[in-house]
Amino acid sequence: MIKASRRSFLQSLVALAACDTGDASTPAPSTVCGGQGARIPFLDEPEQVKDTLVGEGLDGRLYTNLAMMTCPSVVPNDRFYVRTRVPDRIDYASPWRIRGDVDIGIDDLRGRARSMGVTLLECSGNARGGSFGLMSVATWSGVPLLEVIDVPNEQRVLVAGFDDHSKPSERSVPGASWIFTRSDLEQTGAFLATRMNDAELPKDHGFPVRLVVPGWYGCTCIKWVDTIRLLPNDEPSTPHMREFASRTHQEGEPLLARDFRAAEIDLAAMPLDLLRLANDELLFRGIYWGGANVTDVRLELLLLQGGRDVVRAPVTICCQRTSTRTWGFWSATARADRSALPYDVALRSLVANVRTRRLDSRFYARSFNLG
Ligand SMILES: Nc1nc2c(c(=O)[nH]1)N[C@H]1C(S)=C(S)[C@@H](COP(=O)(O)O)O[C@H]1N2
Ligand SMILES: [Mo]
Repeated sequence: MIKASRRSFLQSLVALAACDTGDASTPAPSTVCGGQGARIPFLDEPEQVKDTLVGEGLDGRLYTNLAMMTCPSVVPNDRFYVRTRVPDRIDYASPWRIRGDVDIGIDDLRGRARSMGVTLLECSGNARGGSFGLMSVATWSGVPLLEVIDVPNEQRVLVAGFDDHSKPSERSVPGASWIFTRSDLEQTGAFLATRMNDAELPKDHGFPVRLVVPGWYGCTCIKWVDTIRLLPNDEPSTPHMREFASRTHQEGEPLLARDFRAAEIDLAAMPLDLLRLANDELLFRGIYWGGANVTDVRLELLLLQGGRDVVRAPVTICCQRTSTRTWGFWSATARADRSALPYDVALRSLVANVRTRRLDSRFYARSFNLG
C-alpha cells in the first residue's frame, strides 16, 4: 500500500518534470530530473541564437537548445544541430548516384532502407561558445555500409561527400571524407541514412544520403555522400581527417589513414541548467552520453574555484539511457557558499578503467556566480 502510493507520488513528480521514461519495463527513476526554483545562468557563454539556422555553407550552423531537452527524447529535424548547410553548388536536377567502387542509385538505396534506431551525433568542435549545442539525437533509417560494399580486411574504405560551396569558408576546409576499416564499420554498425525521425533526410543534414557512424564524432558522418572507394592500407589520410585530427583526439596530424585512432566519443556529461531551490540548495540537471558500456556510468559533480574542487556532490541518474547510442539525464543537488569568485561545474566518472578524455580535461565545464 505504502509502496504503491509512494510510487505514484514519484511518478507524478516525474511526469511534472517531463522526465518519464515512458517505458513500463524500465525501473522507476529514483529521483526527479527537474525542480522549481530560480534559474542561475551560466557565465561566459555568448547569447547564441539557438534552434535557428545562422550563416551559410560551410559556416552555416544551428545550435540546438539542449536546456529544452527532456528524457527520453529525440530532437525534431528543424532543431537538430547543423554543421555545414547544403552546398549551393549541389546538383539535385539529375538522380543521385553514389559512384567509385560502387554504382548505386538513390531509389535502390531507399528501397533497401529500414530502421537503424536512435543515434546521437556530436560535432567534435562542440564548444562552450555555442553552449555545447552542436549535439542532437534522432532516429534514422538506412542501409548498413557493409551491405553496400564488401571491404576486404587488407583494404580500407573511403566515404566522400559533395562539398562544393561558392562562398569560401572563414573557418573550415571544403571537402568531406573519412577512411574506415572493415572492423570500424562492423563495430559501429555505420550506415547510409536516407531518413531521419521518420521523414526524408533534410537538405542541411545531407539529403539524399549521409553516413552515420554510431558512437563516433560527427565529422566522420559524411553528408551528401557521392563516392565510396576501396583503398590500400597505406593510403594517406584525407585533408578533412587532418582538419579534425586534434578534435578527435589524434596524436598530431597523422599522414596515413591507418595512424588515425577510432574517432570515438568517450563517456561525457555536462550540466544543462542550474536552479536555486527554496531551501537555498543548488539543483543541477544535465545529460550524459558516449562511452562503450551502458552500465559503466557512475558520476560525481564537482564545483571548482580556481581549478580546485571545493564541493563534491553525488549524481543521480534520473532517466537512464537505453543504449550507448543515446543520452540519459542526471541531476544533483549541492550547497555552496556565496562567493565573490565564480564557480566552475564539471563532472567526473567514478568507474575505473572507463576512458573519459573530455571529462578529464573539463572540456564541458560551465561557470556560474553565487554573488
Ligand atoms: N559533405 C560534408 N559532410 C559533413 C560535413 C561537411 O562539412 N561536409 N561536416 C561534418 C561535421 S564536422 C559534422 S559535426 C556533421 C554534422 O551533421 P549535421 O549538420 O547533420 O548535424 O556532418 C559532417 N558531414
Ligand atoms: Mo563537426
